[in-house]
Amino acid sequence: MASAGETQAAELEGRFREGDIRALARALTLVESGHPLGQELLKRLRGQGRAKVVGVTGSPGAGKSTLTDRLIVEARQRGEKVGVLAVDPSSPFTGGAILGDRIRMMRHHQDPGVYIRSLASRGALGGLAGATVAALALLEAFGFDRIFVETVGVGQSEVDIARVADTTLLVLTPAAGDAVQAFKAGVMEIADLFAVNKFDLPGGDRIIQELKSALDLSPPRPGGWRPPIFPTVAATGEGVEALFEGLEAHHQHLLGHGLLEAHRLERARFEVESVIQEWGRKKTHKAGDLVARVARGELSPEEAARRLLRPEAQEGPA
Ligand SMILES: Nc1nc2c(ncn2[C@@H]2O[C@H](COP(=O)(O)OP(=O)(O)O)[C@@H](O)[C@H]2O)c(=O)[nH]1
Ligand SMILES: [Mg+2]
Repeated sequence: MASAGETQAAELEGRFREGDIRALARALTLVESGHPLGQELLKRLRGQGRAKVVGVTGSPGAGKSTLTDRLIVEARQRGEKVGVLAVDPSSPFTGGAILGDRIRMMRHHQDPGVYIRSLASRGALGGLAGATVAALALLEAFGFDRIFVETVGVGQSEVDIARVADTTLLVLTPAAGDAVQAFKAGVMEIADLFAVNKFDLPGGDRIIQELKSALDLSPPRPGGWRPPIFPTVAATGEGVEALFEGLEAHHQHLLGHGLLEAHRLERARFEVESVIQEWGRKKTHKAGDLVARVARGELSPEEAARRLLRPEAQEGPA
């Protein structure tokens, strides 16, 4: 006898495979909320389909959503089915920025070849949540050809997105400080392409020069890829076609150098790490006594961690 959960999962899986967009929406909700049914569905659907996954990151207000909206148009003109995950961990409560993302991409609402989903989840270390990557797996299984993942470039999330996406696009603007922002904390290393958006504003040429100089000094990329820089005005669409061709060129580079598989492995590694982190966080939260003993100096953090992860092995290395 199949359990009620299995029956429900099978029913949802059936509709999902038929291309029912409501089944996709429901599956995403289940996965994001950590519902066991979501896990069951993921198990059944994961690994199907193959999308070009593009991470779009950059400071709040750089124009990521507006640019993504334009890139969707380019993808649609080429007959691609497009999924978008708009992740905004910076506003988990108000949802204000997410609402903005929605509005900027609203015109695709009537297009059945485009699906846009906002997620507010935050990972254990403030980065991308494991649930976001699970959502990505669902979109891929649904059969989208290209998936854009918009993440606000704060803290850990931009480093995470580079591990999860095949291609990472960093969106900068001529605004003072944006280049400085890009050059610190290893952000230069994670971008496969740069867009200098709001090129209608003064200072665009200067930032391109600064980027070029910085790139000349940065270490070579796998397969000898040199990250190109694209001036764009997302507000009008200027430069977006060239940027899209750049995304495509990077994908071809990954294909040609056998690098796509490495990206997939890295994404899976990220997911497993996310699960371990989440377990660790939950366990530690419940282990007040053990934590207090660490605070009193009676136990080292390593010993405490070992006991948490292997309660049966009280002493000695795991
Ligand atoms: N002047 C100018 N404004 C832009 C351009 N692209 C986006 N914007 C505006 O910048 C603001 C933030 O854009 P948004 O796409 O929401 O940025 P995000 O936070 O990075 O997603 C909005 O008011 C956009 O209309 C551009 O190329 N030039
Ligand atoms: Mg946005």
